[in-house]
Order: sequence, then structure tokens, then C-alpha cells
Amino acid sequence: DKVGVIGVPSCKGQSAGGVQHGPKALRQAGIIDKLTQLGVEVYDYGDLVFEQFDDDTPILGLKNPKNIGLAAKKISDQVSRVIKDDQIALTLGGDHSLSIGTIHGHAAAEKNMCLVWVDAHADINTPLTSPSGNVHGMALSFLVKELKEYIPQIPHFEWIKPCISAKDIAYIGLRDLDPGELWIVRNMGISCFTMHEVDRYGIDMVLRMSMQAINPHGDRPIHLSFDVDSLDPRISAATGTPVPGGLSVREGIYIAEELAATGKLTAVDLVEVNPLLGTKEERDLTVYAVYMFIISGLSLCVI
Ligand code: DIR
Ligand code: MN
Ligand code: MN
Ligand code: MN
Repeated sequence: DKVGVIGVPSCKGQSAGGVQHGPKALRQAGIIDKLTQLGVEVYDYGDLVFEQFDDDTPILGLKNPKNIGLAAKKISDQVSRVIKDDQIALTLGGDHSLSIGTIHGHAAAEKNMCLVWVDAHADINTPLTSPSGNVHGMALSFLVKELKEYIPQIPHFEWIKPCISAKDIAYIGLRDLDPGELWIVRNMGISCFTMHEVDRYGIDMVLRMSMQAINPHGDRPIHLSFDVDSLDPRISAATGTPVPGGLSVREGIYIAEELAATGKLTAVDLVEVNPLLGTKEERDLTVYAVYMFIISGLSLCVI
């Protein structure tokens, strides 16, 4: 198995400084060496470099449209290339707005892909429902076909074509939604396993139900978009929007292991690690949990 690593030092999809240092912190933890030692063929493409535009006026409240829209195009092209080269695209973020690019690029390379979104948040506000104007909380809204008529024209976002259907998405770990998001999740037909379902059924059954919903024959390429704030803040304090009552380390890692074991994992996003938040101990624990998640998941595919 081959893995292509793409660093995405993005931060303009949210308001806390520091999340752009996520890729560096994860690299320094030794992810690439460890994967290589375990027999994974790793291709490291380094960090994408984004031109910075300071004159970036919000549109309809949406902050940094130009920086984010242009970055997403670059991310999409890179992920698409890596997947077409038959590598698992491992994207190290950066804030979750980067998944506009990774999912768009994945869908361009693999028409039939499906998506598992692991997060405390649904990240499906439209520019009109968003209470914050932060694009990391809107990423999915630009990609879901059924939401097309609800999305206003945003400069630098015109190229983004909705590429995934509501029925091809499973959420895991949700526990903090805005009113517009709750309406969308209830009415659009996205499979949703909140922390309540994780408590009730256990993570293994939640994964089985997720796959039954979006990938019943097990033949579709899988995109795993993992926001570190899905984990409980006792583990992942070094993130911009921690929410109590999250996944345990093992529950998080179990998701990576099970999806890797399908042999169909094609893209993984690892987002919202912010090494400037929390104490040194908290930051080290957050990074170590992500390290374990990636190693346990991606080394399994060679066993
Ligand atoms: C909130 C927070 N729903 C928003 N979203 C976050 O700004 O739209 N996503 N933190 O990770
Ligand atoms: Mn989140
Ligand atoms: Mn998120
Ligand atoms: Mn494999």
C-alpha cells in the first residue's frame, strides 16, 4: 500500500491562531518515519504553499473567501493527483475548511467515493445559516448535491461543484450543532451517529451501521475526514473548539482501523490540531493521539 502525505497549513476557516502549525507538529511526532518502518510506502509531498491575500472582504458574512476558495482549488488538484497515482491521500491540517478541497479532489479521481465525517460538529452550515462566518463550519455545504439551491454565489467558490449526495455521507461523534445544521441533517437524508448512538450501540456497531448505510457492498472508495475535536477534550485539548463528551482514544482509533481494514480507504483528512492551544502536556497528548490514529489505521492496511 502507498500513502501520499500532503501538509495543508490552513487557518483562515476559523478564528484561533495556530492551527496552521498542525502539519509541522504531526510531522515532528514522527508519523512518516514510523509508517515507513512498518512497511508502508510513503510519498511526502511537503506542505502546500498558499499565497496570502490581506484584502479579503467577507461576503455575506463568510470570512476569507478569496484565501479559502483559491487554497481549496490547490488542495483539490493535489489530492486528485495523489489518488490517481494509486496512493491513499493523507492530508494533515490545518482547519477543516481544507476538506472542501480534499473531498472535491477525491470525487474528481473516484466518482463513486463515500464519506465518513468524524467530528463534534456537522460543519454543514450554509453561508446563510452560519452564526460565525467561519468556513470550517460550512465545508460540507458546498459539496452536497441536495444543498445546491441553498448556496449563494461566493467569489472564488464558483469552481466548486457539489460532488457528493446526502446518502453517501455518514457522520460519527456529533454533539454540537447549530439550528440550520440540525434542519439540514434531519431533512437531507445524511446518516448521523451522534455521541448518543456511540454510547447506545458502541463504536463497532456504529461503524457497521455507517457502512450499511453508505457502502453496503463494501466496494466504494472511502474518505475519512477526522476532526480531532471529535475526541474528548481530556485527550484533545489542543484544538480550537473543544466540546465535552467526545470519543475515547480507542473509539477514535477503532474507526481508523476498521475503515483501513476494508481495503477501500482512499483519503484521510486529519484536521484542527492547534499546537498553540493548551499546556505543553495537553498539546503533546493531542498530537500523540493523532499519531496513534494514523499509525494504527494506515499500518493495518499492510498486515
Ligand atoms: C460552528 C462551529 N458550528 C460554526 N463549528 C466548528 O462556526 O459553524 N467546526 N467548530 O469544527
Ligand atoms: Mn469540529
Ligand atoms: Mn470540523
Ligand atoms: Mn490496502
